[in-house]
Amino acid sequence: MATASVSAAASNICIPAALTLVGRTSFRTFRNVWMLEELGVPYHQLPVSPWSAESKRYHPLGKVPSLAVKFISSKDAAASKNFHMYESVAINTYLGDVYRYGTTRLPVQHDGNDNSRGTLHLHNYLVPMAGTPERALYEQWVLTAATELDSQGLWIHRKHQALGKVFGHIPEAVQHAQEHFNKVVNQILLPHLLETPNHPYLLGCHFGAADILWVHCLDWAESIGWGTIWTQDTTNSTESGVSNQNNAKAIQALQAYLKRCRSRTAYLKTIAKREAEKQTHLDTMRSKI
Ligand SMILES: N[C@@H](CCC(=O)N[C@@H](CS)C(=O)NCC(=O)O)C(=O)O
Repeated sequence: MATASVSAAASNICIPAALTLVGRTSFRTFRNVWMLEELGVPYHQLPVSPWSAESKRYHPLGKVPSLAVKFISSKDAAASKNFHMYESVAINTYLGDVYRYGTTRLPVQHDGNDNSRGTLHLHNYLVPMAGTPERALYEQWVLTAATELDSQGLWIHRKHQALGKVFGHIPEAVQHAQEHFNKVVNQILLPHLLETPNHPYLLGCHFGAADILWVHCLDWAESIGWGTIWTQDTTNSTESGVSNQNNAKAIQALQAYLKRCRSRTAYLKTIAKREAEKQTHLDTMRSKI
């Protein structure tokens, strides 16, 4: 019964022939590069900045990232499905759904023989199957990161402090944004980690696209000096200002969680890609002076 529904859902899915990711890795594109590296899917990247001609081609506001998807096929119907999309979270959800079984179109038919399970579940957990409780919680975690941590926190800092010259400096808004960011970490993330000590990742045993998004937001926060909640030393909880033992435990759990995610091969490849692009970008800028 379960196998039949898996096959039916997957049969509508068409595996793309070519993917082009638009945006330099130092932007939110990082999330999608990391996801593609986890999936091991071939892709081409246009390392462009926001408001460039290429980014405007794929995003009405000229933002990055975006993804162009091509289905090259002898059948016209498949070719006409070519499309492009934007929003880093939507892109990762699409990638997780489409490459659930790797680059094959359908899951290996499950005949009850346990040997076939490995193939069937190749990337089943990066983005959980639609309609499952795990998918509901996946949506909850990614939307919390996108709307609470990113839009109401980090983006306000980027807009009204880092890019203050373009969008206007509003220190009071940035202050509120940081407080809101801290509230989400203190009231959502830390209690969750305390309540699930045996879960290595946000959704349980398996690493997923929700972890990609949260770790990216926490990395971003650290890079602008907002990471003091979890970068503090908790070895002596009273001296370090950690209010109680439980809080110190939660912070240690967060530090361990970050270490675990940041040691993944796909994460390290993404960092290396970002650093290489930064160097090329600098060299290009210098050559123009
Ligand atoms: N919610 C979008 C945000 C995209 C976004 O704002 N990207 C930044 C770069 S990381 C950008 O293009 N900024 C230029 C602008 O806001 O006009 C996503 O997650 O993809």
